[in-house]
Amino acid sequence: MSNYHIKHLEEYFQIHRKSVRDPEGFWEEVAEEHFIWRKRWDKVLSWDFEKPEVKWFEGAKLNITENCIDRHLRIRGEKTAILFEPNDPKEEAEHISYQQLYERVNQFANVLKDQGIKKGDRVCIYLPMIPELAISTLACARIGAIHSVVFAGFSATALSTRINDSDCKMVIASDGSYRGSKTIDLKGIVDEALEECPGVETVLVAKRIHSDIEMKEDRDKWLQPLLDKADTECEPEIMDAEDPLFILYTSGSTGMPKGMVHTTAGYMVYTAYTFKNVFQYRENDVYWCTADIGWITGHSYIVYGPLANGATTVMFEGVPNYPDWGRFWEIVDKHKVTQFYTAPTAIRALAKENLECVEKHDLSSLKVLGSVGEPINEEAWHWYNDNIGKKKCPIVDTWWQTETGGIMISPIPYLTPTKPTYATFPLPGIQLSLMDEKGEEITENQVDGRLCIKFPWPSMARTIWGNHKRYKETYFSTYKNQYFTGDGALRDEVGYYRITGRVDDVIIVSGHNLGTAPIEDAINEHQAVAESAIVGFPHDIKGNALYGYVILKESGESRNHDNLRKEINQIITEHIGPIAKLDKIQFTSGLPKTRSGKIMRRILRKIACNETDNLGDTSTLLNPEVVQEIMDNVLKNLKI
Ligand code: 7RM
Repeated sequence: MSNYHIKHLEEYFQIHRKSVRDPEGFWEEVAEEHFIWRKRWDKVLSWDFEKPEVKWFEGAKLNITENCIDRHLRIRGEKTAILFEPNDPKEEAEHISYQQLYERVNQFANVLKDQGIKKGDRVCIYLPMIPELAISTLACARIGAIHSVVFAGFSATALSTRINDSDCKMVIASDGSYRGSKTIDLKGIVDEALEECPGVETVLVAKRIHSDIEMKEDRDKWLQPLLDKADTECEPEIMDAEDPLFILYTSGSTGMPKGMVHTTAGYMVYTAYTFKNVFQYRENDVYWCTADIGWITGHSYIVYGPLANGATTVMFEGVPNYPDWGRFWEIVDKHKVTQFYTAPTAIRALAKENLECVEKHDLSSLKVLGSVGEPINEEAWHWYNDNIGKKKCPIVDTWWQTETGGIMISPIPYLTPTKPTYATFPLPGIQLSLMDEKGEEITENQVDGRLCIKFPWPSMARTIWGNHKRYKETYFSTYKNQYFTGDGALRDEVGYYRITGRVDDVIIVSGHNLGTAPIEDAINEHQAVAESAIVGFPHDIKGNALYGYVILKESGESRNHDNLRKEINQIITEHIGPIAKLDKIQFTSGLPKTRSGKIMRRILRKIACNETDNLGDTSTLLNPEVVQEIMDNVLKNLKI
């Protein structure tokens, strides 16, 4: 029995039991089977959730790109590694073979070195979904530089905050990007961000839209001429198992985004293993994940996991509705995609459109459908199952986080019977627990609780960049000796898990995690605003949308409310990005607070969700008259 590729449900149970009984033996076997190690590990695992400190495969030496690229050259040199589908369907798709990927990554790595980037340096990558994005992350990994990819939909302020937090020396960007029928001036955003980033020495600029941009002397360099001159061989830097591979920022419920640090060996082993099993990937499959590489889903399941398995991974630059709502299905048909992985928010948007958009295309190549990012509601699940999978493709509802590095809970296609809205069982090696309000583990089924993980797994984030204390407080202090996910979950009678959503102040809008605090901070910068509070409310397509309660300063009270609403959304766009704009804004004279001064978001949430019949326990509420005012305003059907 090989651990690496699970083929029967009974085998899943056996393997899971084995992975709990002997986690080290289990992961050691996986690690031995499939990778190139320059030196074997001395110890599989050491851990302490109190400190917290976790190390996997200590003493091992490797380079992840050697495993994702070089290892495949002999047998898969001509095979397509990355299949790039451009925004414009009239532009030809690009098939980048493993051999070509090898050369392009090495050239890029040599350019980084020539520009003074060394092992351990941080490089910020701010690129649209073009091949250079995948290639530059791999080039960093090739030379041991730590990449920090920032999603190219983030604003200049969000970008500069992230660049400064991890002290990036270099930014890799493009002149601009295509997004459906629009173009976006990315370089302009970078220029604005860099006014606040004295540590950045070099900006490498890829040409994508051929716009006329300003190049700052000494700082900005066109990428292509440098690549053209660079050698196609670059010896991989030999890394320690626990050397950082990348930093990726995720929103917290308060304060600064958290720079989650992922390390090399454990991340590689876990993403490779889970990719293989969750998607039942076979040689010659064409796998497509629609996420952006700016998110963890793209890191783990567009780049590292698929390439570690020698897979063909599709990279799509565009959007689901350009030139029309049939684009996804056109691409599936055109490239004969076998595994398709997307987010519920996309499924809901697609389901709203005419079915003709789907039926025009031949989807018979599909074998497995995936969902990730937020709970998938029953209606969306059935639409996906009926119309895309034609009831023949298992849906893998995969639960995981930026912090977990890889998929934690998911059915294994063709083995685990699926159940709509349930992510089902933990993957091998994953030991979950549900905790009650008192901090005790719940052992029975058919209950809900807070989802925790009680044993380390190889791809867990090791720290928050520059702030280990916050790492400890956020994940390891709520429950003793448990990693706390921040999510609530329900366990059914057979042990299937259903994720019920965040239990903190993170709201998932169209699959993007948004902390309420940074949005409130942005709004509060408006000169007419005194205070604000953001909550989520259910939205047909986005899953959740944002509802803002805003208290105006006296000076703002006489101003036109519609104009204020526009200005507030403008400020949010500048500080965070358009994804964080508010759908509704209600002006109010106060916010419901507890006696200790905390905003009672629970009440605001109920009002936003139109669930005012029962506001729950209001005994600690200091100012009930404010709640009455807010509800009266809603009732008066004020335009909000
Ligand atoms: C992969 C990713 C993490 C948060 C997580 C959950 C929510 C993700 C599911 C889900 C229900 C799912 N990383 N979440 N997947 N909720 N079912 N299958 O999304 O760091 O960006 O977000 O997303 O709340 O804690 S993330």
